[in-house]
Amino acid sequence: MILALAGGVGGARLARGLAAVLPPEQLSIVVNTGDDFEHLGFLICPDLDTVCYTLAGVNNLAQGWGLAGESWAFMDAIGKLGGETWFNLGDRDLATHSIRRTMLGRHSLSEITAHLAGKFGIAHPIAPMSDDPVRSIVDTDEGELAFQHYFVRRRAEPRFRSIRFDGAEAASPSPALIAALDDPALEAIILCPSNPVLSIAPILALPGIRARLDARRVPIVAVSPFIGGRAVKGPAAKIMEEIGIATTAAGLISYYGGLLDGLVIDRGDAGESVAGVALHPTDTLMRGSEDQTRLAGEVLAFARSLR
Ligand code: FO1
Repeated sequence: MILALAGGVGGARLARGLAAVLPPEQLSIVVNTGDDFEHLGFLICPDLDTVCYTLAGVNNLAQGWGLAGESWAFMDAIGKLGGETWFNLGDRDLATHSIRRTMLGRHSLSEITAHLAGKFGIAHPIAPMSDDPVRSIVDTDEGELAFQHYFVRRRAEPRFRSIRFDGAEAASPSPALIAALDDPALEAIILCPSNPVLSIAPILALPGIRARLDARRVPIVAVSPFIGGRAVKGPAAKIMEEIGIATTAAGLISYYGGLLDGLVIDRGDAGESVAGVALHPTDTLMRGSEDQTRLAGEVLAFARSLR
């Protein structure tokens, strides 16, 4: 059984590839919820929805997030009523937020996510990292900003100083995350090519997770989100530079602090070597489903080779 940790667009793409090469009972996808926030009366869970829409093949391919073929009547009406329009909720996406809102209180975020994924025809299990609220707060040269205010409203322009995961210390890992880490059939853990600081770090910050990862003694393999030192999408390279960590194999490995047994890097970045960590150079850019499936197959073979 493979545990994949994911967040954001890059993570969702590899998760889709892993779902193409593994049956549902052999894959557990656990998703970052540090990006979540209350907005326009809804609890927005961007990374859960991006993974769900991407696995269902209905995501907006150009943006990565949101649904394909969206209409924006709701946002137009919100604007006319003087509401906040900096975070765009499409009319179809709105149904997801509305269903989640109606189920919250009576159902856990894990249950809601399983329900929505089922309605999108997804057979593979998708779960939040926790059912308790964890909110990423970014400290910048403009002071502290809630995640989406930093990421979307300010387009990640402020200088990144540090991030904290509000609520993480009181949050319990989700049942699916605990079950995967306790599963005797666990073969490997894949850190998908998400932003290490924004999307993977919140999951590792949950109580006991790093200790559990160390105790399991199964290969932990990350896929670099960088190609030629630059992020495929989003501000990951800018953030790493602002916190003084190189967007190289060595930089990533040091950021994850001895956690990794293997790192998949882009073929163009081969030639690096880092003591104690196996490197697997390949084409890491996922242009479409074929690339997602190919890369997932390679990542799995590489992880299994480290057992
Ligand atoms: N990202 C943007 O840059 N602009 C948006 O207006 C926006 C709206 C949005 C709505 C729903 C959703 O699930 C994601 C959305 N995102 C938007 C992406 C969001 O900021 C995610 O946090 C990123 O994908 C990083 O994980």
